[in-house]
Amino acid sequence: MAVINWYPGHMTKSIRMIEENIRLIDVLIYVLDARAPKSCINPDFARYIEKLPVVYVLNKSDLADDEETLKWAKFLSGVKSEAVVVNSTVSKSTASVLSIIKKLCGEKIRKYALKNVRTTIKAMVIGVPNTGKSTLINNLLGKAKAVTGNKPGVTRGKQWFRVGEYVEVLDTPGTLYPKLNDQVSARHLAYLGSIKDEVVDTFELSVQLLSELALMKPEAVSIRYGFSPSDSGEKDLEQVALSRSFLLKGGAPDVERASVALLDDFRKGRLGKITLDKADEA
Ligand SMILES: Nc1nc2c(ncn2[C@@H]2O[C@H](COP(=O)(O)OP(=O)(O)OP(=O)(O)O)[C@@H](O)[C@H]2O)c(=O)[nH]1
Ligand SMILES: [Mg+2]
Repeated sequence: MAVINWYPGHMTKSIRMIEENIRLIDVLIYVLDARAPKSCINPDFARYIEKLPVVYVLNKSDLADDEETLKWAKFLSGVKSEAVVVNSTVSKSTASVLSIIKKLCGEKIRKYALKNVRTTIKAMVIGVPNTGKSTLINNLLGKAKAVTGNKPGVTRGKQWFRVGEYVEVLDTPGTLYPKLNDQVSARHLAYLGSIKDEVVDTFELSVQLLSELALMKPEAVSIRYGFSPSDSGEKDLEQVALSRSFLLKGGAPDVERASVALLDDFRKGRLGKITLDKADEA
């Protein structure tokens, strides 16, 4: 399959903005898509993780396998980090993020409290595109102030929000990294909609997704489309087209249309709760 890569100019700019603001930051809110946490980890952010406490948000947990999500939460929690399982589309479901921030930044809060000075904890939300960073901020705010959207690259520029008594949060645009060396992760990001559909071959991507589902969770395919997946993703995509009655003029299966429908089904959870990256393999 063709190499997947997406690093437009606005991401270079966003990384520069993150770099310029990082010295102000007390804690990172690292938003990962619970369906593929490993693929959402940007190696370029390793240098920030080393220095700052991190709240890992396993977001979109409503679309991921619950057992796997718990394993990931355990894996990502450590001395300076803690993971929370969240569905940002359900109101008030992100309160745990604030309590963990308070815990991780407890020392600073206590230090200022001793001097009777009210401090502000500054948090920065980071993550690959479309993981729900702005939706999470709106959830923390209790109102829709940050712009969100069902495609990657919605947030541009920087925006600070005051959430709670003494926490300020900086929303940042989703960023990838110049070279997606791990093409398995690149594919997973593309399935999730973190890579712009226009820069990937949707047909090839769907064939790959069907091949992965055949190994990982064949029942997801059989329940939705009524056939058992084979060892050929291409043949399976034809089956998807037939099951949806997507036919070309001569009666041949319209695989292009089927590939768009398949990706949409996966992204919206119509194939069930599926986790692509396994915690045991991390
Ligand atoms: N099912 C589900 N959908 C979510 C969740 N959080 C966000 N979304 C949806 O995911 C899409 C992307 O959300 P955004 O908040 O715009 O994502 P973002 O990370 O800010 O995206 P960029 O600014 O493009 O990097 C929107 O359609 C949201 O409604 C969640 O927990 N569950
Ligand atoms: Mg955003």
